[in-house]
Amino acid sequence: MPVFENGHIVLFERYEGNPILTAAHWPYPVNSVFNCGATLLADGTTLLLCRVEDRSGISHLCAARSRDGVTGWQIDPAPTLLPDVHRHPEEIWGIEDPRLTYVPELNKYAVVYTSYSRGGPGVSLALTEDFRHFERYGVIMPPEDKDAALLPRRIGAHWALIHRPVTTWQGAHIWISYSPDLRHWGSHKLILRARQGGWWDANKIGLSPPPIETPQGWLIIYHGVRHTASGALYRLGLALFDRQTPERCLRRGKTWVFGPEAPYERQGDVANVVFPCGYTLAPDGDTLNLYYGGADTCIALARASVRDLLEWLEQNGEPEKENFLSAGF
Ligand code: BMA
Repeated sequence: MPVFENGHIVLFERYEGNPILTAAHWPYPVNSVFNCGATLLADGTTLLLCRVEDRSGISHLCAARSRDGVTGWQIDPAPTLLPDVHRHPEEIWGIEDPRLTYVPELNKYAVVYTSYSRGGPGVSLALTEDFRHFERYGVIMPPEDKDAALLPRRIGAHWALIHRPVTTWQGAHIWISYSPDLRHWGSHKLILRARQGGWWDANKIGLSPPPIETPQGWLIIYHGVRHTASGALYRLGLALFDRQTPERCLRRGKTWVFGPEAPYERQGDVANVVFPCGYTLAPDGDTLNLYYGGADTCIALARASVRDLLEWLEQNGEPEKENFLSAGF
């Protein structure tokens, strides 16, 4: 059952031993470890694919594995996936913020990450079976685009990717695109808009971890950014999308459900940021382990009940007023 604190419902509970991973845990010199993708391997091991920034300022990805998803992390002794600038010049300024999706049809994990190119951040894809060997597909969405994840199965005949292109138009919004082969993408549609003015998610929004499939639909945890006089505030909100037609938003929460409060979220290289890129589901099928970057410096864990999140959306969410299906964008 959800807990009440200071007059609001607490849907996510921070792990008392946070942060769970910091630069101090790393087997080689780094500046910071944050924004990690997450998945459960076949044997139940939790794998986090962490964004690691070295002291050049460039990021790479490194895997950390744990039996219980909380303690005893075995960190790869060297970077797991480095920018490959020779074959992929779009990775010149690093690779960041991976989202992991296990794809049963391929029996592989899709790693969708930000490639930081001279033209700005774009979306890149790699497939892997073991997080040791990677098959790179290169850029699948050109700059400026990021915060992308693949749905685990085809919708009809097509793969679906949720992502966040940026235009000079007001706000940065969430889109969906489809592909027959993971290489060629089209049928682009805007599915969730940044709100305007004083809203907590007025200035930018983006998908946080990959969508969570539930009988009620695809549950999405997204980050909303508000620019303030003392910098940006990154908080999390909830939305639910139709299971068969994931471009259809069924409900969207009005308020944020998780935001920077703890010292490791308030202070760091970038203050006031909670930034999850991954989750795992506990064997009970309900407990969500959300892994998130704190202040672009460390990795922390918060837990929630999927049932509670859906119930909260049912009570506090609203259907989106504009019909993006017919309006296009
Ligand atoms: C976003 C991304 C994240 C980062 C966040 C806060 O645009 O670059 O990697 O955590 O900003 O700095």
